[in-house]
Amino acid sequence: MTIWRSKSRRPLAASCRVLAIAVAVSFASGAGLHADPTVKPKLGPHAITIQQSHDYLRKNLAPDYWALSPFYVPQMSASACSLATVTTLVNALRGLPPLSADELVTQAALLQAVRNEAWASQTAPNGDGVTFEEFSSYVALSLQAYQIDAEVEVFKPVDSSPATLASLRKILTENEQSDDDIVLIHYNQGVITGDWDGPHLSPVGAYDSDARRVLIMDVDRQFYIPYWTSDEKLLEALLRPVPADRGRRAGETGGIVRVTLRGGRVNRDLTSSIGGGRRPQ
Ligand SMILES: [Ca+2]
Repeated sequence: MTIWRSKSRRPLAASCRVLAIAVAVSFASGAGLHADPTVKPKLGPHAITIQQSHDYLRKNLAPDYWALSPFYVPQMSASACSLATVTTLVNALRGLPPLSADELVTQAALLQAVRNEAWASQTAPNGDGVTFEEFSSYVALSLQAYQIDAEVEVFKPVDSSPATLASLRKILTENEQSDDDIVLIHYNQGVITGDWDGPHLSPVGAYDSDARRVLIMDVDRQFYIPYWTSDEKLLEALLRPVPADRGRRAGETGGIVRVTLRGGRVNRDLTSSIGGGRRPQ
């Protein structure tokens, strides 16, 4: 008898993901281990890690990447991708506070500042996650809680037409010019990673318009590091409806929330030397 342990994931009613440990027992004799159909490569053919591909970040300013990456946090529960995404956003827009006693924003501190019971419940362990509309409202509430003067815009694609893809590329290209704006995506993670088929949220770290690739700072850091995917695949991931077994979010499609500072950065002096500012023309 051979016993082996494998890691697998199963969806938890519309939350970002959950880890389950599966123990399988084989009674096969003489044949050794059978291939486990749940075993997949870390990333499928539609994603490549930041470690495998970083030329773009070496040769371009990539201001959003440098604004986000110092503050890039892992979601604190399986359903807290929205919370981790907004926490990273708020820190990135604020920059490093000037005084030694100043704290960075944590996911717990953000929940406390926003004081929204629904969001706290939705992002708690075994929470059911947030809808795209709720996410947009929580972004606005979070900015308000930290007195960040910014505009929140929403892009919700309805098809994969050339015109829609062109609109997505325009948003990503404009966003890449400055760290005064940050793009957040509500997408199906599995379309890109080849694994868990469900709704997820993360910030966009960079856009290589020549290669037409998007760097996703996946906050699901229990399983992933940042990865690139094509803008066409991202559009597919934005458009994939939430599977039918995911409760109140079933059937929902994703989109983009773009947050743009109105008055510039408060702590610009502490962030400008690490790549903030506009890309050379
Ligand atoms: Ca930007």
